[in-house]
Amino acid sequence: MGKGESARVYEGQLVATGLRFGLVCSRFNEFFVRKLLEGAIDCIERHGGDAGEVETAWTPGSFELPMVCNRFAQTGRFDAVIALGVVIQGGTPHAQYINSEVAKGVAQSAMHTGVPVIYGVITADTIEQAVERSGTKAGNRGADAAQSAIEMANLYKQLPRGK
Ligand code: INI
Repeated sequence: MGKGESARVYEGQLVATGLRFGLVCSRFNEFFVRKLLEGAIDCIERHGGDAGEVETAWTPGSFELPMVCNRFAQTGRFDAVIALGVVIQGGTPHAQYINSEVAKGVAQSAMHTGVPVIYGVITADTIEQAVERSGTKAGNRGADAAQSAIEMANLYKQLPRGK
């Protein structure tokens, strides 16, 4: 075997045909989160997925995203779950506490359920940064998250299973 080669390589394809996704959206900063949701569904459809197979749940804020992601993932109905939210820094450390819990909680829900749970949360210092990441000059974080979800869903189908 040549340098850098291995016996087997597992990679997820960017094909969403036949895949089912659960999208969990935060109502806080809903103006931006709706743009992320649109970006995510558009990405799923552009990769051959069916928006009719997508289920969406809304939480009060980003802090609650992991709880609902976990419930969605536990159903076994979804090939991947995506958390969509926007946390904008204010004059107090409030946003930092939310951010650390959301990132940790999303990761834990993926680990506990065995379903890929994707982090599609914008953490912005300013409203301008949120605008840039929800469909303008820095892209659409929801579409990016959906692409990761498609890749991870396909990767999980390929990976060997533990005992
Ligand atoms: N939730 C957000 O999704 N984004 C924010 O910017 C935000 N800020 O700044 O307060 C926010 N707060 C609400 C929080 O997520 C919970 O819903 C709330 O604390 C109740 O648990």
